[in-house]
Amino acid sequence: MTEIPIDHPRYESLITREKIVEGVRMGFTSQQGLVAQGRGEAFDYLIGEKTIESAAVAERAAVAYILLAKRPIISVNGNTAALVPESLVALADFTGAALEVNLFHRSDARVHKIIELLKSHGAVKVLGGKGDKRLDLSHDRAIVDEEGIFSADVVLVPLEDGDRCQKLAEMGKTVIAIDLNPLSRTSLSATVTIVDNVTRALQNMIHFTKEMKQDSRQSLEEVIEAYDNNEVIADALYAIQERLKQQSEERGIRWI
Ligand code: PTJ
Repeated sequence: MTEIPIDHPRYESLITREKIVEGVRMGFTSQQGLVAQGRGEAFDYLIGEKTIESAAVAERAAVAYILLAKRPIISVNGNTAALVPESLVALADFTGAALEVNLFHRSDARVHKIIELLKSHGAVKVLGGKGDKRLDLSHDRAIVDEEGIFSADVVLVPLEDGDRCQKLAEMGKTVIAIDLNPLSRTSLSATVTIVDNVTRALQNMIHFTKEMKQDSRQSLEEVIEAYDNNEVIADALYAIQERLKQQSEERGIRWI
């Protein structure tokens, strides 16, 4: 890994980049994952590289859905395995959700490497190795475990591609997406859209889980009832607009 000085103004972002590169080197992350990360970085810059208020609202609603679920699942791909393995395991542990490896650029070798990685971070059981069911999709993200994503009622999909997200929603599942692009097909078809970097989103969700875990069923249901996903997406777009405006004006560029 390249040594990144801690006082570098873009330290967090550069470390994240190094982790993805390391993920490719170790065989967890696909090469295409590098491109996806670059796209994410651009959107992260536009929202100010921080959790915007509406993302925190979505993160709380996501936790309420997961805590109320009968069979919640956290779907893990090559990018999240490289970036946040500890947080994935911790969130599963605190909420009682299961972990399932599900890949777009699927190979058995990558699935098993990621399962082993999560186990090395403390996961007891990780699904995804059986692949004994198919969703109605023409690519390999269709391959799921029957006891996992196939029969889940709530699925957390960080960095998803849009058609599986739509398919899961069509199957009547609650889909929680983490995607920095507020206008991606994933973002627009999820039940809860978290426009935040997965590195911050999972940390926040762990924090909210600790806060909300003892709450009554009724109070969790109230969080969900009060939640409006369209408002959250609109707020993310507004935050991007305001950030562009502020950055332009600070540099003496007139905002039209
Ligand atoms: O490991 P695999 O084989 O399952 O492949 C995983 C990737 C991510 C390569 C695959 O799902 C893919 O190609 O995804 P897309 O279609 O590029 O979509 C990724 C979305 O995630 C984009 O909208 C990005 O803006 C967003 N994104 C990228 N990095 C982050 C992110 N969102 C949150 N946090 C990030 N760090």
